[in-house]
Amino acid sequence: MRLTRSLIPTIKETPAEAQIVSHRLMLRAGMIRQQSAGIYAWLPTGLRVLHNIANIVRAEQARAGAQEILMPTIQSADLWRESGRYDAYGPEMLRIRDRHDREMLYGPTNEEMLTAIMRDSVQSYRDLPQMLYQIQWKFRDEVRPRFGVLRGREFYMKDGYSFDPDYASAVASYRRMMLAYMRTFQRMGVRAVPMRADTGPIGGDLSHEFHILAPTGESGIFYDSDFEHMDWIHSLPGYDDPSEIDIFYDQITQTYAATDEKHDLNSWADVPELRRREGRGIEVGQIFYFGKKYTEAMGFSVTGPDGSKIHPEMGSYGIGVSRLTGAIIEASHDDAGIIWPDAVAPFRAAILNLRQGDATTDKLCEDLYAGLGDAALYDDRPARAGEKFADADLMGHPWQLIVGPRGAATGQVELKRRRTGERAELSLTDALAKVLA
Ligand code: 5CA
Repeated sequence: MRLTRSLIPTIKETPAEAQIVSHRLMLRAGMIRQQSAGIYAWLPTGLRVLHNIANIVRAEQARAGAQEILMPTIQSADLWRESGRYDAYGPEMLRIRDRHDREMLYGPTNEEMLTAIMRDSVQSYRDLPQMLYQIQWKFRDEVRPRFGVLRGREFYMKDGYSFDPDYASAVASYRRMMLAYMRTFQRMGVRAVPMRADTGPIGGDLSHEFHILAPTGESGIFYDSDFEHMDWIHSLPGYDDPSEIDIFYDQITQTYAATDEKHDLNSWADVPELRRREGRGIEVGQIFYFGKKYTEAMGFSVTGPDGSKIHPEMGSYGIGVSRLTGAIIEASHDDAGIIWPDAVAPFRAAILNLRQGDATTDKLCEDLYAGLGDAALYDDRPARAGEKFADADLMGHPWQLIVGPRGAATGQVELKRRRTGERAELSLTDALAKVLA
């Protein structure tokens, strides 16, 4: 993308309404614009990050055997009356009436809807297990929307649902998703710690939250310092061998991490004092096992192996896709701006033309741009070098390709790595190879 042809409205001043760094940087880098409290428009670079995150989620869900679907944002109140949650949900639910005065709502989550779809579609235990997910906008009328996309009212969520014929199979689905989540966050270039959690309004018996460690996190967390090293994360198992997944699950859930000091599996007091860490975290995902809660309430049953009717066992699995854009920034930035992990960056590289209009620098920049295509943002503004440096640091591209008239004369490009600040003088070919590696 050429910067002169793009809508990237960067801001120099610090926006007064933004209390935390990710919100400030997302506004300053021109990624989002607020439309109402907790409701944002996503501008080109913001949307690219949102899509990159969603696509990592998709790839790992597919590997774990989940199927993608898309359900509507608007749901009927009657559906939620079936589960009893219409009244229970409270003021967080945005309730709407259509022209026929029918009660509708903007979905905060989709357990009911998918249970109803499965009820209409699946008759036998032989058609189970099934794992389905969508990535869709949700609405929760939060009392205090704040911190930009971290706590919005409208937000983008991956919500997945598992349907199993029995308890053992449901537990296997839950463990598989635990693994998928660890692999997903790892691919995004962030460390998310799984914590034993309460189930809240979703209900159920077993739940884990996934937190990115960041001092600005909303939750206080207690964890074993083993999570800071976690060498085993580099050897996460695949999905083929259930016994390997069980070993992984036991290992990860036996290491202490929780949002309080009482964990029902093992106790904080049992963690050696030197390994106890207290900090803050941003919840970027939560998984739930809740058995027959919805299938019983909504009358979804299948024929079991002995011919009798059984209610399938369910779990649900959320990832805060829009929250992750902010959470990753909270975990990865410096005074100059965002430092995107390569996997989610809006562009792999920025090309900074320090002498726009000079035939030699223009030519070298155009050649770099031709080599990188959509992976690059070409800063072709007739602006000062200082402004280009500042904006590139602010936007956080993993690489900067800096082209000035002196280097251009000998075909040299300066390549800067945003994360480390390392710089090297390279030929066009070598610079492109490094950026694309
Ligand atoms: N039905 C379940 C699983 S699909 C569910 O809704 N779980 S949840 O309530 O924990 O939400 C899933 C994830 O969405 C959370 O972990 C969080 O990362 C994200 N999320 C929840 N509320 C908000 C919000 N107000 N703003 C941004 N992200 C949110």
